[in-house]
Amino acid sequence: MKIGMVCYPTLGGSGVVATELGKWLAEMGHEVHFITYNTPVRLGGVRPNVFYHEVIISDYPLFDYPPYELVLTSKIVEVARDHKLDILHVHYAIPHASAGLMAKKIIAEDGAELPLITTLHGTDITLLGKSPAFEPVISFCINKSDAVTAVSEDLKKDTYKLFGVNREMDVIPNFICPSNYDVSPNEEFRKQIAPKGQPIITHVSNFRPVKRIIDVVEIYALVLEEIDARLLLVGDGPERCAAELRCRELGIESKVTFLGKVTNPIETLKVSDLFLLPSNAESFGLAALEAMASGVPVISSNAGGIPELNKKGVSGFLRNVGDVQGMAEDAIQILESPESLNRFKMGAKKHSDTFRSELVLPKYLALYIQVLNGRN
Ligand code: GMT
Repeated sequence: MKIGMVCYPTLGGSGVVATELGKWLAEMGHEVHFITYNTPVRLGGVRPNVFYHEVIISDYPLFDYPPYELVLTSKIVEVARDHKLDILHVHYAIPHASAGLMAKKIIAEDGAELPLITTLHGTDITLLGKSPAFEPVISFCINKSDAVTAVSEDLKKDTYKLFGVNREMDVIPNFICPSNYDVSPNEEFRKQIAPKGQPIITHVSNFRPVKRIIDVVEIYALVLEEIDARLLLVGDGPERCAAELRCRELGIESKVTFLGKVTNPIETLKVSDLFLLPSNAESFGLAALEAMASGVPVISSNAGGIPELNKKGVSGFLRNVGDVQGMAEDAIQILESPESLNRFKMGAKKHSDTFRSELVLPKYLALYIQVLNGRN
């Protein structure tokens, strides 16, 4: 099968999911064409059956806003025609679903078919998509795609609630590729973060308000009153300065490392003992699944799709959004003895097995085949 894969090439979970899915399909012998504006960060080196087509937007003085969606649409059409794509799979509705739909219509003029699969990832529905600026287009694209998937039951439910959608949707959860976790922890790095072997509490995100970074800092400060732990913050974004300021106000800045963006967060998770994800909203929480697969228990909110992933008392604990005190108590309970920490580490690792790529990814392939066989 020849598959066009449209995604954001950045560190965000939707790009990671698209990239790992594309790599797996290529290993299965399918030809995968990534279409986006930069090489997807998780693509790694050259591999058989994988191709990348860059969407290049030229600067033109008339444009205050470069028309990325149009250029992307033309690139999809070009790749579909040149490589005879069988199917197009777009990740993140805005603007990929509408670009995909327009490309499909253009290809139809050639007398060819380009079935369109749209995967919804979260903020394309729960934050941006529902705003009047996007809603009519997103509703239309969801209704007109040949198949639509959501990464959690909760996201599917929200999509029905927020949009005028009455079509069938499949839930295919996010996944982990076990081989990505076959790496030994970097002991030198661990020592740099926690010189006396203190437990390391980690958070990985794009530091947007939805992630509640200040809660992360405050949970850690409460834990620190009981346990000499260290905080490792991975990523960057709009809330970073506020988080740095809060650390200084609390006088804990020497115990907190702001690492910035890294291309492979698994290396940071491998040296971690506990992961914090107190988000306001999270359709799935791929970062938490990556933590679990690294053997790191998760303290999270119970927002969105997180309860479909984090199992209370097994892989970690969940509390209401904003319950900083409760999350700190749960963190202390996990970290307070080596026995408890080991039990949760094993529980997290074992539970992450439910989301192994070999169990999840065939569902995408089965969906492609159904669509090609004429399912609407
Ligand atoms: O948070 C974002 O807007 C980024 C977005 C992305 O593209 O990575 O994250 C969403 O998709 C991830 C992959 O499916 C999910 O694991 C995240 O939970 C989801 N983020 C939110 O719902 C806030």
